Amino acid sequence: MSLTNNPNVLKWVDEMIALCKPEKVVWIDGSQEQLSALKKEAVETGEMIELNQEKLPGCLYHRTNPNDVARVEDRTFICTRRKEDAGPTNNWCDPKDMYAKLSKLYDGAMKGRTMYVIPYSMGPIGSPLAKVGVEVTDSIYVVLNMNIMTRMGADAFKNLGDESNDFVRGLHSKADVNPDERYIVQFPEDNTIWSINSAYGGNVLLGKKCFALRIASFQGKNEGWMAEHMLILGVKKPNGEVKYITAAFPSACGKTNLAMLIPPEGYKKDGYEVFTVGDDIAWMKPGKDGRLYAINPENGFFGVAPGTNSKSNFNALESTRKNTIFTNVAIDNSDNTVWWEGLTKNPPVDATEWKGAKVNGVDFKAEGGNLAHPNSRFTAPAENCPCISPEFNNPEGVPITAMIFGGRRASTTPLVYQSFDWTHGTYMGSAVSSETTAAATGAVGVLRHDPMAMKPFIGYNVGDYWAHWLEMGEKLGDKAPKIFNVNWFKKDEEGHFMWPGFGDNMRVLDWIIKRCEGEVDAVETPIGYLPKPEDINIQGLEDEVTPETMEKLLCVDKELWKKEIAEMRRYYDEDIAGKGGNIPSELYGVLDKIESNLNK
Ligand code: OXD
Ligand code: MN
Repeated sequence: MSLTNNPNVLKWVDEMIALCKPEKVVWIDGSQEQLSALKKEAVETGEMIELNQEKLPGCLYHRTNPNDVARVEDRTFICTRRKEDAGPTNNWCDPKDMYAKLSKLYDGAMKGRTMYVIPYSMGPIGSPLAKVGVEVTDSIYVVLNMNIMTRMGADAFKNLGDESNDFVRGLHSKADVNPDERYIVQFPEDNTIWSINSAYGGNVLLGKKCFALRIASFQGKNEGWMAEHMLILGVKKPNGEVKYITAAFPSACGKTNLAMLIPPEGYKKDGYEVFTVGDDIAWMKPGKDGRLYAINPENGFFGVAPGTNSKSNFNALESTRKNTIFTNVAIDNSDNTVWWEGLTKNPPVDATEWKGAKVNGVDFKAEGGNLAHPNSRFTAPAENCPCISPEFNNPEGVPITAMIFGGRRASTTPLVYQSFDWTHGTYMGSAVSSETTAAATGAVGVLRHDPMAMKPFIGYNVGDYWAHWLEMGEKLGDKAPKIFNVNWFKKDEEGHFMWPGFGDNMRVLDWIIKRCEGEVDAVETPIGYLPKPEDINIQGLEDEVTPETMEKLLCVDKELWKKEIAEMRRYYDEDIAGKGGNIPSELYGVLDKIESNLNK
């Protein structure tokens, strides 16, 4: 039985049924009975494995096809009628051609299977910033994950109402999980997403990257708001006031860790606390008072498991203790729990590695194997997180004081600096880049541009996206958040990280907040405002961060910066403007200004 009378939804679902030809259609109401029945079915068919229910209550395990373990950027498309509207950072195909090609693949793809129709809200139901989506899928794994990652069920339809056509249509079929016919396609002009031949999270939980970033960034441009690849955190000060900060980093730069940071002892003693509002995506819109307000459109964390432990991220680990789905991690057969690289020092002896082979974990590791896939994940409810913000469900969102960009840079970029203004901050975002690590690619220090950490997620032309940032800054005027850049990864001459990171990043957040409140001065440099060394509180860290280290962390090396600016000019000219991106002249203006500052 359908859960809505909305004719737009019913018509679209009928079309999808006619195309995919499922044996059965089940509308997901979000009730506990229905979810329990689906879990039971998934366990019985082997699609999911039940873990130790005493140690990990409500937790399930899932293994994807080894050919299907990550997002597939080369098979991800933005299909707009005009190629130039997709721009230089996206794969493009004419929507008519793509619909025709994919319709052949979807034709009868659900024969003998059940189609689940999932209504969901991105953002708290009833929030003026929230949006509704409907995903149809042939995967119970998708239903159970969407239940964690979104507000899923009949209430989402209530929010849509009986007439609105403003919902995102998501079609997913795992089909044959054939990597050669795998497509993740956004049609932003139709509010539509088609995903086929994958069953891996980022490709199939259509509310996340496909909707909340690619489609939503396009909607935000047209409707006057922003969808960003940003965490949202709140810092509670000893006087009880909470300041909210968003931050965008490319992957493997510690977004989830910063979102769930535990302040150093001294700060805790003084009464500081950090709250998590979101770890991956922020939707932001000017509020009635003219400030920028943010919600986290998600309802859970789809986090990378390896490296997560009680030291690196206690709060993330705690979030996974119940009602969590683990994907492609290893199983510790001694007690039917989970394990991944970095969880504990010693791997389980009696283990099942992520592809499903029973192994001696110690020998397997000694031979260089990975028990968990490096991109193995946990899908954990946000409500499990010990430091979840009391404002997490606030429909109005939280007012943003500062925005941070960052990347992994061994040299050049100082620990922290502030932009001269919003336009320069937009430039900083456009200049986000990260160095690859030896572990990931074999080549150390290769710079990869990832503007606003959004390169794979901007649903339209990157030049227009930068122009939209500038427009938002104009609209916000002097109420706009201040923009900063951080780099936790600067190395000394011996190749050692100079900044301890993790909880100690609180010390940098402290400076950022003080700057926003006008409580500390800064040093004006050619590239922006830098802290005076004495204004970064290093109490308790004196042995690790000596005055010489702090000087290096905060140094602006003019020669390196000239190279940086030359590379940015090349990037703008060749990779963006040269390939159809309309770069706003204001951003070239910033390049010129910094260049002339450096030459003074
Ligand atoms: C990502 C993610 O790939 O959040 O950015 O999964
Ligand atoms: Mn992400």
